[in-house]
Amino acid sequence: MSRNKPNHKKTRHYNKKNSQIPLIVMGIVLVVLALWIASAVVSSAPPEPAPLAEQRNGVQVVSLDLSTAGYSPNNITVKKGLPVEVRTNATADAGCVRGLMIPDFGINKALDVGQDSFTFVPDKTGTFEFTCQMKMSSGTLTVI
Ligand SMILES: [Cu+2]
Repeated sequence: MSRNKPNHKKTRHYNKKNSQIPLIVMGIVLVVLALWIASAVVSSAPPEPAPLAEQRNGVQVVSLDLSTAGYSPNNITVKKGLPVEVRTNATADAGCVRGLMIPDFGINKALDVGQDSFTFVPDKTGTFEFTCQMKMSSGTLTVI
């Protein structure tokens, strides 16, 4: 009896080792998954600043489409100190995307369906968010 016990234990130990193989495989799968998620997070990092807005007679002109899909483009770069004319074109169903707030510049606009525009002078550099009033749609304004 006492001789069989160690053998029995040994067999169980061997079996336990075998049962760990699926765990190791699962561990590898989890590590691969984690790496994949990490790479997805890196690739969804904020986009590069957009090319500088076009200048016409000392005014930076930005065309902005407003629709159910949000703001297009949603990434704008302008120069500090020069007026920016934002020319909007809103679809009839754009809804709250016709609202545009840039809190850092005290801007809160309700834009008409079709064409509309407003002008402001960016007086500080940095990266700022513009959003609809409910913050469901947003974009990035970079001032350089
Ligand atoms: Cu909204």
